[in-house]
Amino acid sequence: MEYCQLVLSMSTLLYCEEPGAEVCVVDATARGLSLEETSGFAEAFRPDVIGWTLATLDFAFSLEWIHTIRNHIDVPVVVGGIHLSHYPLETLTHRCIDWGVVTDAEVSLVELLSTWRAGGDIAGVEGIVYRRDDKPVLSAARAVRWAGAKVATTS
Ligand code: B12
Repeated sequence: MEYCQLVLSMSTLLYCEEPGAEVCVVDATARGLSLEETSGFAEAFRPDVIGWTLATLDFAFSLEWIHTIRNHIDVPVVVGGIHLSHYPLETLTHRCIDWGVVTDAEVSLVELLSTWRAGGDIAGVEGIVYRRDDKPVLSAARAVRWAGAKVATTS
């Protein structure tokens, strides 16, 4: 019996479809893809940006994969997930990563990509980590809304 479980974290990227982006989600683990096969997949799709979910337990593995995929297709890499949310500044010390979205990404990611595409200053996008003068910096924290209730994120 075959089954594929959609990684919920990556479903965040589907929010980008609303403003017109084409999104391709590759769950390499579920599909049993090797690093070479995944790199080939990325090359064929020719994305403008690559997204990655980071967990702490396999962070070193993720770095190796991001690094190798960027050798095939050098486009900005944006990351999110539990590891980035806990260690945003440390994560951005790795040069193969350009931007991170801290905690919930549904709004921040869309704003980040729209601002970048329009040639604007991403420093004004709340809830992200990026590099300024070669140093990782956090933007202002974003207030998160859950089912009508407002919860403020800590900065
Ligand atoms: C559901 C869940 C599972 C499910 C599904 C996992 C999956 N791969 O989808 C199952 C039961 C399979 C599972 C298994 C495991 N899990 Co689990 N799991 C969770 C849980 C409860 C919720 C995660 C989730 O889907 N949240 C909903 C999504 C929508 O939210 P999110 O992940 O935070 O993503 C948001 C942001 O982080 C951001 N974001 C995320 N990714 C990206 C990517 C980009 C590009 C951008 C811009 C933004 C972004 O946007 C999202 C939406 O706003 C968390 C605990 C928690 N409360 O977070 C533990 C947790 C993630 N699991 C954990 C662990 C350890 C595991 C296992 C290793 C357990 C084991 N020993 O086997 C395995 C690993 C399986 C795997 N290969 O992924 C740890 C990770 C610890 C760490 N720091 O690395 C956590 C944090 C629990 C804990 N406190 O210990 N898990």
